[in-house]
Amino acid sequence: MSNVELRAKLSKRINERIKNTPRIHRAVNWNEQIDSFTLVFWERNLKQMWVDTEFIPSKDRNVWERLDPAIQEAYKKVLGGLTLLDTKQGNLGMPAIAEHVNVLTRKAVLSFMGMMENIHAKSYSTIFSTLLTEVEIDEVFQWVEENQYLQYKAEHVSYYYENIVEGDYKSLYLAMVASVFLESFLFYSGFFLPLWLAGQGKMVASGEIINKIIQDESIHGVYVGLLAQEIYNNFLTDQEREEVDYETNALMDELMENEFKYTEEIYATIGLDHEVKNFLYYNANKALMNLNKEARYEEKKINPIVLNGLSTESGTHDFFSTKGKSYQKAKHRSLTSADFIFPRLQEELF
Ligand code: MN3
Ligand code: MN3
Repeated sequence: MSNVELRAKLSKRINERIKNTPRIHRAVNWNEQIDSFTLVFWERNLKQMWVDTEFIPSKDRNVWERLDPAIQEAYKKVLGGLTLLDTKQGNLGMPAIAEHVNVLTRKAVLSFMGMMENIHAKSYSTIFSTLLTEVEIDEVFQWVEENQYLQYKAEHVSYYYENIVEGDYKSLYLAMVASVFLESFLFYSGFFLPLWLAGQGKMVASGEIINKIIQDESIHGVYVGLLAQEIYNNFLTDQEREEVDYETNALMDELMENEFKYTEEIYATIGLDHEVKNFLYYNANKALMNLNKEARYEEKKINPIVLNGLSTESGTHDFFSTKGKSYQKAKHRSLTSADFIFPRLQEELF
């Protein structure tokens, strides 16, 4: 078939589609208020926006060279693991959810978040390139591909992202659950070590990057959690709610078991595995809270150095208790800190 014929055939097909299945293509209208929070998250994202090249991890080089080799090894691995999760979230998770969310302003917020995931993923490479040789960097990425626990979590989360069925709220809800678990729980076995080191004045420049990432992940988990709650409350039947609740808990249990094994592999040699496990419980409960679910795990004492790193340097971790100053403006009315108390926001939503 010639180019002319091919083109004629295509034109005919498009015109037939216009005639047979007419549809309206809509432009995003930010002046139409859909909910009380999407614009706030957009602005919050913009305010927090950063790029890896603003930071100078080469300042850590001297400290790096004096670190215990076992800690160096663990540090490389946790950053490799974090790179995998951010790659997944940026290239698959956020785009898949954005594609299936209907509201255009929400798609925009999710796309922005997806872009930040790619900045996160790149920032680990920025740290690697200042600390490691090319051969060492290749070894880290090879390790990521071969580590069964990392592959397990990537596969589990990907399953939900890749199986969203158009028009099926249950599958979209579960993809959002997987996303919140990734954002608010799965990252934290990796974040523990950089927080622990930076809290002791080590690897501080790289720690600043990690803190920026933690701030972003915090609002991502809350935002996708709110979208998930909206589906749960408005679009699922009682039967479907029961099914997704069961699946949510089962997925959390499976991921927790896997995180424990991952944690033992990375942290046992440096004696931090038990403390990381306590941290996992704490963050798993936060992830469930973002979905408006009950805490599932009994929390034990978190290493104070790590907890301090979370609360002072990345103050948004506990999003709902953050007061005032960062959230100033909504399009149609002023927001107050009371808007960011969880039950209030929910009432407005539904
Ligand atoms: Mn990220
Ligand atoms: Mn994220």
